[in-house]
Amino acid sequence: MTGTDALLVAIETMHRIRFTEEMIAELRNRGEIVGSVHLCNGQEAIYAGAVSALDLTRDAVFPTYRGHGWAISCGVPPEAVIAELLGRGTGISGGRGGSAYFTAPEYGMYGENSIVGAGAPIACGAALAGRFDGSGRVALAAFGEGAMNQGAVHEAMNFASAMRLPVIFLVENNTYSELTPTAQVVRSDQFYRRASAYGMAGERIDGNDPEAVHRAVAGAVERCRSGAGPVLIEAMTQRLVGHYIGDAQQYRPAGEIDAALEVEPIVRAERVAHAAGIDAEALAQLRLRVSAEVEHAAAAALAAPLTDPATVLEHVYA
Ligand SMILES: Cc1ncc(C[n+]2csc(CCOP(=O)(O)OP(=O)(O)O)c2C)c(N)n1
Repeated sequence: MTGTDALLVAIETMHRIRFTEEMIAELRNRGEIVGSVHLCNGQEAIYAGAVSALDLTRDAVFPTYRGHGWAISCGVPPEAVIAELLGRGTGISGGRGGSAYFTAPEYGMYGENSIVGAGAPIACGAALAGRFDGSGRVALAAFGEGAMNQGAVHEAMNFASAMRLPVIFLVENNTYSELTPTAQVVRSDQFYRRASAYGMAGERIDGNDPEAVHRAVAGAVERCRSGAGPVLIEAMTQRLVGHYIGDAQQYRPAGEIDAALEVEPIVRAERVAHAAGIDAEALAQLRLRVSAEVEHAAAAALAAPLTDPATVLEHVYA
């Protein structure tokens, strides 16, 4: 799929993620969901663009705790994500993983991880396994730019490069590590430049443009499958909400979020679609259809029974 068709699919996916995140925020604020929740509003183009370049029958995605958007892009139904956060038995991991630890390998989404940077070495393992099982699997590890200072990420990049593993390291650079502007804690905030030190290909792209993300990831997949080794992609973006629900964001300069709203991925993509001849009414209909879908998903998730406490020891290995 190319051109306008691909853009409309991306817009639909991004709406599905955004409406789901907004619903989750509402449910968290009402007390229906408990615990820490990290939303990805504003970063949706990365997930929609990247997943459209993967072959999920064999490729594997390793997101972080900010992983709802990755799951939905991989095809996990919003109802299964919302039910998971509500602790329902119908959740994608039976209500056991919650916001930050659910997994959906049947969709190519191999589990969120709350340990910053921990997905990178795990992705190397999945890529190495793919070399032996003959699948030709590409593993995509996604993490924030703050994770670029984690030892595990350095080890993973060195290992992947030395072994020429088919790993895509995708940095979601939203310019903040938790509540700290990342530029304050590094000498250079051009993270893609670190690729050359590992002997990897590296580039920085507009992470608010799903087509740019698709192009970069498609190129990386081709390079990985050819045996040329890993790729580092730094996708520039902004999160439009707090690091966690309840974050007052006093560390953000006045006007920053308003400026980000002008170029955020959905607004941006709708502008491009409109310029390409899609009329405003068609875009509004698409938005309404996905909004209604997420409303229904939330109602169904709320109506489902809580996970049976008698099953608490299932899937526990020690
Ligand atoms: C190993 C580890 N250290 C510290 C933390 C606490 N922590 C949670 S999120 C976060 C910031 C991560 O920033 P970044 O990688 O840029 O990702 P973002 O949250 O912006 O998506 C930190 C330090 C953690 N979860 N794991």
